Order: sequence, then C-alpha cells, then structure tokens
Amino acid sequence: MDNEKILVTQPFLPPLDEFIPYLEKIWDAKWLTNNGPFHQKLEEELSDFLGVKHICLCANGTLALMLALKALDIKGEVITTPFSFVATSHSIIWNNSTPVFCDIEENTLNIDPDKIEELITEKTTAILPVHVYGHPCNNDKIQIIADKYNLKVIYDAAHAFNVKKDNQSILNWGDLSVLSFHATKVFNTFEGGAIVCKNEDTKKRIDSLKNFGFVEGNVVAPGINAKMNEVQAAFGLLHLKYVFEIHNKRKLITDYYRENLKNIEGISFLNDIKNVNHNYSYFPFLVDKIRYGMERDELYKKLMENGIYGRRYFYPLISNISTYSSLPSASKDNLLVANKIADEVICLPIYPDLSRKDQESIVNIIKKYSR
Ligand code: T4K
Repeated sequence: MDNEKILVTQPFLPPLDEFIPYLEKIWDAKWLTNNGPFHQKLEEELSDFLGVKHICLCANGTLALMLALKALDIKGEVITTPFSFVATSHSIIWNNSTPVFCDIEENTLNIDPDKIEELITEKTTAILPVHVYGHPCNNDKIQIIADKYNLKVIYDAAHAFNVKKDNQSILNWGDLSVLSFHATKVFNTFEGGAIVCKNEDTKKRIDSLKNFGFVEGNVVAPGINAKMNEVQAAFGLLHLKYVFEIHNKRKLITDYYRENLKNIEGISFLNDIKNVNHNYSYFPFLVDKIRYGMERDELYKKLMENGIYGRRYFYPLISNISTYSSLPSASKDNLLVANKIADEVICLPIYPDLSRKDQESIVNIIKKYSR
C-alpha cells in the first residue's frame, strides 16, 4: 500500500504483543470456534458495556442482518432506506423478500418516518431503518407506525456501536438491532457482527440459526453458519479496552473538522444531537455545487490528486444500482432527498491515528477550492 495516501479509515490495532497472550490461550485450549470461552466472554462484556440485555455474536454484519430477518420470519415487503451500504438491501433479497425504498430526512439522513406509512401494503412485514453514520433514527415515530400496522422493526445499527440517547443504548430500540465489527468500524474484530435482542428465547433462536439450526445436538431449523471464531472474539476483548481512547481521538478530529469547515460557503455537515452520545464513526459532509463553486465529484477528485482518499458513502444510492433500479419504489421521484444527498456527500478520513497535520491538509484543500 502507498504510504502517502490518506485513506478514509484505518483499522484500530492494539500493540501486537498485547494480543499474543490471547493467542497462546487459544493454542493451549485448542478450542477455535463454536461458542468457545472468548466468544462467551465477549458476549458477556459487550452486553454490559453497551447496556443491552442479550447479544449474539456473528461472523460479520451482513450475515447478522440476514439472520435477524430470518429469526423474525420476515417475508413479503420490507421498508428500508436506499441511503446505506448495499448489505442492508441485500439481506432482504437473501431472505426472499422485497426491499421497498423510503426517502430520507435532510437533517439526519435517516429514513423519513413521515413517508413510511404511504409505502405500507398488505405484504409489508417489517421496517429496516439504518442509523446512518451512527446518527439515531426517529425511533418514536417509527415504532408508532410499526405498532399500528403490526410490523417488526430491525435496526441496521452497523454504524451505531455504543451510541446512546438519554443515556440509554439505542441498540435496545425496535425488535432487533444489528451491529458490524468490520475492520473499518469503530469497534472491530477484523470481520464480525452481532444481533442485539431483548429476551432469552430470541437469543436461543438466533444462536441456533447461526449454528446450522442445532439445538442440543438436533437440527431443528434450516440454519446457517454465521459463527464468530475465537481469534475474532479474543481480538474484540482486547479492543474493548481501548474504546474510550479511540472515542476521544475521533471526537477531537470531528471537532477540528467542524470548527474549520463551518465557515466555508456551500459546505455543510451533521452536528451533534442534544442528549445523544455519538460515536464519531464517520465524518460526512455535503457539497452544494452552486454555493461552493464546484461539484462534489470534482472536489472528490481534487482531494484524491492530493493523496486524500475520502469516500462517497453512500453513492450510488442502493436504489440506483441495477439489482434494485427496476423496483417501483426505486423511482427517483420518490427518493428526491436521498438522490440529492448521494450526489453531494463525501466522507472524510477519520481514524484514531490520523495526524493533525493530515487533518490540516484535508481542510486546506477544501478551503482552497471554495469560491
Ligand atoms: N450495514 C451497513 C450500514 C454497513 O455500512 C455495513 C458495512 C454493513 C451493513 C455490513 O456489515 P459487514 O458485513 O461489512 O460487517 C466498507 C466495509 O467493507 C463495510 O463493512 C462497510 N459497511 C462499508 C461502509 O465500508 P468498502 O467497500 O468501502 O471497504 P474497503 O475495503 O474499500 O475499505 C475502506 C477503506 O478502509 C479503504 O480506504 C482502506 C481501509 N482499510 C480497509 C480494510 C478492510 C484498511 O486500511 N484496512 C482494512 O483491513 O466497504
């Protein structure tokens, strides 16, 4: 890899010598996967740390989403946001269901609850919102609609590790919440994910489904293999020791970007929400081509020419990808805000080791091209 490049993210890695004792334990025990001791310990520590009742570790976030839908027996149509990573909609398709795209709110970039109801048909069984960039959805409104029409709510919380509202974990919202612990996430286990659930029975069902459908040696359902292994779980336990330090560094970078971009005409970004503990997982900003004086893609290119590899998360919009674009709900007229945001967004590099010097050069490029 070219060391000159500043990438959108770099995974957190603790000092290697701190990980060796964990590996020695795995070597000694010769227990590599299938609900081993590190797996059990990580489930315990994560539920305490996150303030949730039960957590089911999985091999990655995508499998966790697929399992979550399967565990609740979701069929028919699922209302979701097109402004997300493809895994959100792919998981619906893998469950033989149809994603129905709903537009997003301009202020949070999350699914717009005021537009959900008009999309409900007799085939609708669930809502799959995403806390995009870790900013909480409007759960109150979403839950009222779900209760009225008897729909399940599964939150894609891939970006929302340890996000709290009024000091309570937002992972407790809805029926289930799904996390990703991918290398690029604020908390990583190389690859990994989890489902947060509220009762013992659901946990048992998910634990069985992620292990081929086994219950006490008998196969009771057509499960899959979505288990997290011991090396991943051990890494998670070590990573947990660093989460506060990582959080503080990410907050400082976010503060720096906000302070230095706030007066540039045509540049806007999300701000902290009162009563929310954010995790600063991404730093998205929007480029208004008229007021800034340059299109998003031009600025994106200029940044790359200067070695800064931000990302256009989430462009193209899922609804504009060929797999989905022929769905009736993918029509651009129904997704005006989402299409606009997907054309304006760039996520800037943010990770604990990003130096102040690099932050300065990123800001300077954005300033340089503003009118
Ligand atoms: N739901 C949502 C809302 C999601 O955002 C995601 C995943 C999922 C569900 C599914 O969860 P998982 O099944 O992934 O657990 C990345 C990630 O692969 C993906 O996990 C993530 N969302 C998505 C937003 O971003 P890419 O295609 O951008 O990844 P990649 O390989 O280009 O990496 C991004 C940057 O990170 C590069 O500049 C290089 C750097 N990097 C990456 C890796 C993997 C490293 O420095 N080291 C690494 O090991 O999708």
